[in-house]
Amino acid sequence: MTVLIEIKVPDVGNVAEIDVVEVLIQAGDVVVLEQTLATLETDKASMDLPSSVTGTIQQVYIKPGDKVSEGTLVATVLANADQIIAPLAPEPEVHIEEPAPVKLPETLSVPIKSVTDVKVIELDTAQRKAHASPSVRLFARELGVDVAKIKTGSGRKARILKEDVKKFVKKVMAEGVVASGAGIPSIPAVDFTPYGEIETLKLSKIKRLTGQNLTRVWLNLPMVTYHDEADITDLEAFRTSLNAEKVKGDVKITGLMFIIKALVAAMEQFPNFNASLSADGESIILKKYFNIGIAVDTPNGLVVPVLRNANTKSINELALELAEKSEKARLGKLLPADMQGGCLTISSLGGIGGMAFTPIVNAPEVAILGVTRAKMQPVWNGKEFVPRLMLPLDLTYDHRVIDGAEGAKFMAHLKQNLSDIRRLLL
Ligand code: CAO
Repeated sequence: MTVLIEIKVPDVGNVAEIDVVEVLIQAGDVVVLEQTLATLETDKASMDLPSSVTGTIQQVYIKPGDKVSEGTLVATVLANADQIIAPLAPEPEVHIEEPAPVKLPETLSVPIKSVTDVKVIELDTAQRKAHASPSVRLFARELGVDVAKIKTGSGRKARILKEDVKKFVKKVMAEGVVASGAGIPSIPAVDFTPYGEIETLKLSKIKRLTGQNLTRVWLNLPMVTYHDEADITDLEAFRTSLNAEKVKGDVKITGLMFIIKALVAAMEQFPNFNASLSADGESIILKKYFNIGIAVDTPNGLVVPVLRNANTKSINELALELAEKSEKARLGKLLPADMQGGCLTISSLGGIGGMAFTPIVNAPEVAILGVTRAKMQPVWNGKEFVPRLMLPLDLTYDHRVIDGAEGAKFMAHLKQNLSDIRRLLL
């Protein structure tokens, strides 16, 4: 037999005005015994109001912001007669009050001997006061969220609601990389307006994503950058003569194409550079293909198109492909597939200038080659100083995969091939 049950606010200890903070049901909802119907709050505590029956909500009589007291009708529920038991008392929430601040005497009578005498005690988040109902706490626990980490809620008196838990999870997911930074404190927000006029511009999506990725890599990889110079005097003479043969409309050959070729040759010789570390850090995955990523500067930020199978392509083919892909990149027309599957990245600032820099590895790759501007320099040949065109190279590698000596040998091989590109035929 079906009966209509009235659920009322039970005795909560002679409190006249109880605030309704949250109502979690609506007409038509099926509720089960002990399911939280609403969250109530007095000056002293907050509590979840549980259902005393299993059934279907017929009508809800309260809304957030209402003031209720013992006996106020909360909802009517259609239930089977055999389901009915005595009304359940609300589940009270225990508030953990923040400890009173410790007042320091204005003058310390005991001199501090050294910095090591000072002990900073960080309150465990669980000890801090979190203003949330048991149902919200349960919801947060199910998602693995510590409610104490949600600083303020959007409910009355900054109470934490389910929506706040959801927002917190979304924020943590969005900032995943930064939040996983081994508890590194974030940079505090600063109001710059007292110092002068400011303008706030939104970062482009590429910049935001690149920033997250770079932060993740910076925090996860122990990186070393090794600097050296390659003598590209002969290479440059050859390159200039090649370009002189080009007719209008042909794609120009820049030094970068030879760097790609020399890099691939060095990767063939040192397979650890054409590898990735497995996610558990237990194995090295060696790649038998040679896809080179090229960092391209665009108005919206840095993107890295990938030249696939660079080992099988000629200098002219590479030049044509890079011209096409960098143009697409600058127009924002690269597809995700154009930027996937890279083995090692080159970041060339040579067209702009520079002497050296420390590029960040494009993980899961294990190394990146930075290039800055070649410069004519006096080089001692054993008898005299001769003018040579020297190309600065910066090799950053993941030290978990590549040892220092291996990095230096890789660079030596690369330099040798760039100094005498006939070696690339061997
Ligand atoms: N030394 C001296 N001159 C160099 C040079 C070097 N290392 N590298 C390039 N040049 C010269 C080129 O020969 C060319 O000269 P001409 O105009 O006289 O022919 C000029 O500089 C411009 O070259 P380029 O930059 O157009 O061509 P590229 O093949 O060297 O590079 C690309 C292509 C796409 C890599 C480059 O345009 C680019 O976007 N670079 C920026 C990458 C970047 O932002 N990296 C930073 C990542 S970390 O934040």
